[in-house]
Amino acid sequence: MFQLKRHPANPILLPRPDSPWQALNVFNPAVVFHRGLFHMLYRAQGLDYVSRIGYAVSEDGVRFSRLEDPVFWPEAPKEARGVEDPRVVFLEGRFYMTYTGYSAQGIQPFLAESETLLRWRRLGEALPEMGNKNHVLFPERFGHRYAMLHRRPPAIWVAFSSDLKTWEDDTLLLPPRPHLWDSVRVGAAGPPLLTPKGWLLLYHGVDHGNVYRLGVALLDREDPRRVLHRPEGFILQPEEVWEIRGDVPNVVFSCANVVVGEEVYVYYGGADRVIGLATAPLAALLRYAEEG
Ligand code: BMA
Repeated sequence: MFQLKRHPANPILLPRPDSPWQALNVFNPAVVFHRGLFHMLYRAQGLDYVSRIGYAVSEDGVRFSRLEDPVFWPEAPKEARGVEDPRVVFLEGRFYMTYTGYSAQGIQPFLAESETLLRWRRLGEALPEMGNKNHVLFPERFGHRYAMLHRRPPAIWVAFSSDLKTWEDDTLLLPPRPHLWDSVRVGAAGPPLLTPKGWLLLYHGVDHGNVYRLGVALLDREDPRRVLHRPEGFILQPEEVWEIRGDVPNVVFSCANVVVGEEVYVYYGGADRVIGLATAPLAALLRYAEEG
């Protein structure tokens, strides 16, 4: 058993009733630590329920200052109802954001790039599949190929590409596990973390009561299609009032796990309404991922 530790300042970001586009919900943020600052790209909804993405910055990872206007919003037809659940990696000098586009046709995984985190260029669909989401790039290439985790319901898959357009060697990685907390669906959390023991992957799992929890797995460093270990337990579950009650009940859902110093900062949406932070010493979390 290993549990993330909630930060005492939680929840660290709340909706702002005076700002229409983020008046109702702020949740499921991407966070990158770059040049000494925590940069957050967060999903926000107003009364129209359209998801836009806002930017906030912090020195300590806890107190964030927001820009007044969103930095990314629906433009393409397949995003008409929202751009959701961003995940950001820094790879070979630029930022890549994987996000879900939501429209009348359903949801689809998309990709954008940026040098600044503020102006984003659309690179189009990450995969041609409707209904796929929770996609995130590895922050490094394997040989000459990029790798991307994605969720083909109900499991996490991993695919490879030399141009971020066509994908190959698409492989089932983590399926749901009957009778456990992740028995119905699973999806990646933030970008996998490279450690001396392999890739540390945080992911969410859903059970038959529609409760979202977070767990961890360890993947082979050279070949991330190989799962080295997957502990049985979860590392965070809804327990606080703001994780249990919100827009969607009983949800902790993460798109960001950032290592700063010896600590992993896990940012997550609480009940699709607010943003929380929970941390763990990297060494202890890695030990659990290896042996738990
Ligand atoms: C998932 C995602 C998340 C959300 C979660 C709980 O399908 O769309 O954005 O937090 O559901 O509602």
